[in-house]
Amino acid sequence: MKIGVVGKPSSGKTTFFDAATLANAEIASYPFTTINPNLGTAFARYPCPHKELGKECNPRNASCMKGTRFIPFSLLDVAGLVPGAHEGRGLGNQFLDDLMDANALIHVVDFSGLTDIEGNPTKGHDPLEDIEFLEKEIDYWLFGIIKKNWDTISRKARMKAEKLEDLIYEQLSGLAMGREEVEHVVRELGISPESKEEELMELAKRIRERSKPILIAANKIDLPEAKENYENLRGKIKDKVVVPVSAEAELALKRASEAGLIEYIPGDSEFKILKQLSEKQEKALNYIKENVLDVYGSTGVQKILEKAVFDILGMRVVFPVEDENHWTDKDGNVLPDAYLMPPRSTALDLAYKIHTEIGEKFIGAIDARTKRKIGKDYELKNGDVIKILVRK
Ligand SMILES: Nc1nc2c(ncn2[C@@H]2O[C@H](COP(=O)(O)OP(=O)(O)OP(=O)(O)O)[C@@H](O)[C@H]2O)c(=O)[nH]1
Ligand SMILES: [Mg+2]
Repeated sequence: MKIGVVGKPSSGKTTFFDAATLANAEIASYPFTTINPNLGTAFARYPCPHKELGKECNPRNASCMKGTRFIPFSLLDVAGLVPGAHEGRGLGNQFLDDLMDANALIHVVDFSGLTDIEGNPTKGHDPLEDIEFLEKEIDYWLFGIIKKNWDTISRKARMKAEKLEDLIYEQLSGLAMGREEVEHVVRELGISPESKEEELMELAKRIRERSKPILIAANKIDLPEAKENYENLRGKIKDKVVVPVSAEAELALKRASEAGLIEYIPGDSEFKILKQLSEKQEKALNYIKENVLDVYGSTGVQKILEKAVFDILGMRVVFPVEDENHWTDKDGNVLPDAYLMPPRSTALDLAYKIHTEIGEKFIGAIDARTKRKIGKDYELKNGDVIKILVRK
């Protein structure tokens, strides 16, 4: 599973990315700081079942902090997008091709209004403008992909050599959207080999809506200008998923925690000071507490990631084990792995996720909580602890 971070230049995409992944990608106050995409690992929080077991866990693919398990997934940070990117303005929109297989997008919007639509310093810019143009640029990007070989596609479909739906699906291969869904949209809109550009644009829009849900990070909420805009605009963006975010605050808290200055679990509403701080450090942390944590309950970074993972994409957290009694792997590691599985995934899907060979040799599974045997079609639930049975 992959989530993409998008937005205009200088909106704070890389700050968000670094805060979510603890990478060290370059952050700067001028536009187009990021040119090449940054791919990293972000995490969704979930209560670790080790508490039920009454034993500590030995996580292999993530960490566990005080009973909260951090489950990994991919996060991609790309270059800034400007209006007219589809006509080659800014860095164009070709770099969005890296987001083809992203399951959702987090649109980082500078809510302070202190940067214009191209990321240059200004005052009083309306963040609503950013929200609107970005959707359009994404639509143009998908439209460009559909249109690229349209002549060949429509000719083949006219000759009835291949079905139009299949040809369009192939053109969009790599998109996080199933063949049936693409076919459904093509038919629903009555797309034919004779379809004109406007109809293909409508198709691109519909495909974006279905395959790339966009969540809005109302970023730089630590600044008074952003707070004001957020309060004023809330009513106008009720139909969208919007989370107030301070990427910079999250990054500062994580760095302070890495340096051993504070105890802070990503996503929490508070932190604990562990060491004597300098006056500057104390002031900075106090500012974050008073202007972000105490007002919004968190920095919003984990909140928006988890909204995407659980609420929008409906992912399930599953813990595969080899010993259903001790919840361990064969080396005795307690609950070593945790995976995010898409909705309606089955026990057989989990087997394939662990390893192709495990999938091929699958003969059944055991629910480690109830010790009941389950079949290949069993639908995985959030928090399941599962042992897969394989043919010898
Ligand atoms: N006050 C405040 N500033 C922020 C926040 N997030 C980012 N910034 C600042 O905004 C500027 C741009 O941040 P970047 O993360 O480099 O922005 P970007 O969207 O990756 O920019 P490009 O790579 O140029 O597209 C930097 O000066 C950051 O310190 C935030 O939450 N609050
Ligand atoms: Mg950047």
